[in-house]
Amino acid sequence: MAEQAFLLKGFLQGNDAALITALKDITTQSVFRHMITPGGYEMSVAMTNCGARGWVTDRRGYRYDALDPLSNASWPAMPALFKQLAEAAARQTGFPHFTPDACLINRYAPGAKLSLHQDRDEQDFSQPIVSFSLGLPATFDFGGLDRKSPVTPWLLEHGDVVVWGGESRLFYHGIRPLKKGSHSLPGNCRINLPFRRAY
Ligand code: MD3
Ligand code: FE
Repeated sequence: MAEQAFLLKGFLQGNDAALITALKDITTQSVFRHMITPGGYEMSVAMTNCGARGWVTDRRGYRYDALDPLSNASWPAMPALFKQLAEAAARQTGFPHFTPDACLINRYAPGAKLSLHQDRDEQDFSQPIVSFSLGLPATFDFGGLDRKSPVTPWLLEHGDVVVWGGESRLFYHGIRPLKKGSHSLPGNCRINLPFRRAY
């Protein structure tokens, strides 16, 4: 996709049902919620987390927290299968030392979108981000280091994995409003799991 950004088409095939089963368990403990941006807007994407750290946003800002603010308990553990697949994808694309401590879980219903942004709440930008896509397809806009850089659209489909390392780690990106469709596995939505090293 760019220097050190790799799209692994269908990488999750064969593990998709097990991933979704594990997600059901996680999301009964830490439920999906629409978080509030520091500017006071409710996000259209519903989110939760698993792993030692979870990404949260509220009026106070964006950060990683060890506790789910809804339950004041730790986020559910990251399932071994999630970690194994994320590390395997990183290894295959040249990041043998990647060990994620955070897995955000994004759920897009039809119409949900994620505006153009950078991921910069992590400590070490030399660590890549690995992201899994499940369910309905989405159009992903991939820009550059500048907010005004031109974007290239990519289709992300059920079973795809993307690894973002090197310079692409800080590229602007976003998801266009999800189109309606039907998908049996997670239901009629899209699930995205970005794995990160927060600390
Ligand atoms: C591209 N999620 O959670 S894939 C996010 O599909 C996020 O839900 C999108 O952007 C989604 O922050 C896009 C994840 C992703 C993560 C980091 C990136 C894409 C990236 C860093 C640089 C470029
Ligand atoms: Fe992002």
